[in-house]
Amino acid sequence: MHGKGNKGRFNVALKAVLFDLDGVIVDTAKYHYIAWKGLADRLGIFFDEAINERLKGVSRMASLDIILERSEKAYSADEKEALATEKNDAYVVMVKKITPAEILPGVVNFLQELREAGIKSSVCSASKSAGMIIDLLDLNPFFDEVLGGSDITRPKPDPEIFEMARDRLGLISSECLVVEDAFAGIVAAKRAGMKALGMGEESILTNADIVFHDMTYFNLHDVHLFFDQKIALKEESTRACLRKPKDL
Ligand code: B16
Ligand code: MG
Repeated sequence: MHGKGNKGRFNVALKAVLFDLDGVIVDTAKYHYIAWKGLADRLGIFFDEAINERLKGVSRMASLDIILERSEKAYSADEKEALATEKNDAYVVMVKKITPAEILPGVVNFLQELREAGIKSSVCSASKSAGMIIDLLDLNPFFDEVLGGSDITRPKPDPEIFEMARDRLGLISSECLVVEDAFAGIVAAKRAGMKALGMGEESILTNADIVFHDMTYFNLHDVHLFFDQKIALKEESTRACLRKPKDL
């Protein structure tokens, strides 16, 4: 068994799921990449998909700082602000065309299950465009709260956004489950005292309590098993089992 034991802990019911946006509900990373690549090319700075991986879940200005690591020129705060605006303008042109067809597999089914079970849900994204994207995806009816980069002062890995969602929902941390695709997001969830379910690669999300590749076979029954610690966390056979479709 490789689980994190629950000795000395009593089980609290799952009352809310706090969702990251990019990489969990929709893949906006591809649009971020195109927009950052355009800016980097214009500035003559090397930028590729591997560097782009480091930008996932990271705030806009922190992303710019990562790109400028390879710049020979130093930029003032005002210049950096203008560069971030230039990138965002290009990003917003693309993201305004997003449709519900781009919602990642399994997301709507899971959100419906949460609604039917009376479990609350919130978006907790670093993106200042989170509200617009949720509107364009027609997902507003599924969320009690939609929090984005404009709502907070301290980006992930600071726990502020998850704590804000928890407080607005009137809950305590142990009643909340975070679903995140970024290492920094899992750190934030843990600092908020919440269980964290990783979406992506286990080799990257080493700090998550459990990792799913995607939400294709995701369902509330399995999430309850995990949340209530009725299955061992981080046990290969159990995860493999959870990934199989129910009807196989
Ligand atoms: P914006 P998430 C994050 O979204 C993206 O993963 C990250 O690449 C981006 O820099 C950040 O939002 C800020 O986005 O420039 O639109 O404010 O994963 O936290 O939903
Ligand atoms: Mg993300």
